[in-house]
Amino acid sequence: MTLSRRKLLTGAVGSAALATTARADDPAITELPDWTVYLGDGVDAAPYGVPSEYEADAVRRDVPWLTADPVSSVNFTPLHKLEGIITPNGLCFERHHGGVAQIDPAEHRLMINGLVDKPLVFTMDDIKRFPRENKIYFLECAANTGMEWRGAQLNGCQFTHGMVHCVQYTGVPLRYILEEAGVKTSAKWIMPEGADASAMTRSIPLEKALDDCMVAFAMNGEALRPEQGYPLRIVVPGWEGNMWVKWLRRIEVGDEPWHHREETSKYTDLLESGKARRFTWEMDVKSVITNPSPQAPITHEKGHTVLSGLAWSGRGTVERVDVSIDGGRNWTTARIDGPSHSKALHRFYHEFDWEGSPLLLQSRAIDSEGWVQPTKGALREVRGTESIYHNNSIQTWHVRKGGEVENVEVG
Ligand SMILES: Nc1nc2c(c(=O)[nH]1)N[C@H]1C(S)=C(S)[C@@H](COP(=O)(O)O)O[C@H]1N2
Ligand SMILES: [Mo]
Repeated sequence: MTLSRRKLLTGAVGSAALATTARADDPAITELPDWTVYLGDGVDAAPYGVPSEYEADAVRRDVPWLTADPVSSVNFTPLHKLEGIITPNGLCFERHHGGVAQIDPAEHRLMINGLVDKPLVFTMDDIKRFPRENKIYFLECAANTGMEWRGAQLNGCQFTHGMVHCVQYTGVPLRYILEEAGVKTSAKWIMPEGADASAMTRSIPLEKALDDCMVAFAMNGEALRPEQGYPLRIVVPGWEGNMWVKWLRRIEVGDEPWHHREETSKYTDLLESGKARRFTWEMDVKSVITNPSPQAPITHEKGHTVLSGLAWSGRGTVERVDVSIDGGRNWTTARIDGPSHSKALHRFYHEFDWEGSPLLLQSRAIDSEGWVQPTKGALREVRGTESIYHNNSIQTWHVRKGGEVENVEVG
């Protein structure tokens, strides 16, 4: 190399010369590999394509001690294996309370009842005759990062932050369906209900239902996956995942909330005072560094390093992400790349020259409403440590000399 590393870094960041480790006598270039010498598989090898066998590590994973039974459990999105903002359908985390319902769409119905002029029942074909729209949204379980309230616990952003996914939904604005039934003037709430064995229900204010809720039948261009609610789910943009009822079979319209299990004994936030916050629907501004992270250590020696992560807010777009490599003493503005959609994941990058010494990596997101992601200490001061839900605090990863990464807390 004739140019100094410093010069290269201040010039075209990302230039291939920066990272090259191959030598001229490398057999990977001097010898022809089998895949060049022999013909490959024909076009029908996989009617539904699957990833390369070398990507077998990019899978959903669960935390065995977290839940007693797989039918009422959760697995996590491998965030450290993803690029951009869209989660592939097969990698979207799953959370279900009564197993995955396997529904024949020909036998599925959506009923609208309660405070409406005419109760209606739709087939899936009926639903597909309404005008439809395509929207990219994240879905985050309110319990995401819930195991970290009292201290750093799980080693991997998949486990600390993997109860989030972001896909493009195709569906019908819910207001079209409600208008068809004719909502009575006394109506103030709706209650979607699932057709699975848990028959999940949640109360949602009518205002939200008429604003940006959808009933979706497709994600990322194909039918919903069974585990994401095939053939129909409600989309509640920016609000906690529990409200996004899957296998949607009924929407009741009412004049007050129903106070069912998922909004009383669950999905409430117990404060130090003994009181609990209720109806905490919006998902607060949040971010996490996905690379490097415990499952994705730095594998090269010192030098040019790409830091990457995800940021999101249930209140709008992400305006800015700051990153720190020294535990929050100094901050630099990261580069957001790719589309910036309201209530969707945002991808950020920070390229830096690693000296090979230990680092404390942090990211801090700021949303379009001016909300700033808090430190763990600041969040605990307001909410205590009895909560499970709505932990949007700043995550710290400790990078060791050798490049391994672990989950830690700084004071
Ligand atoms: N019918 C039904 N809907 C449901 C659930 C369920 O168990 N049954 N789980 C909820 C919870 S708690 C979350 S976080 C999201 C998870 O959506 P996903 O499995 O597509 O990630 O679905 C919600 N909708
Ligand atoms: Mo959830």
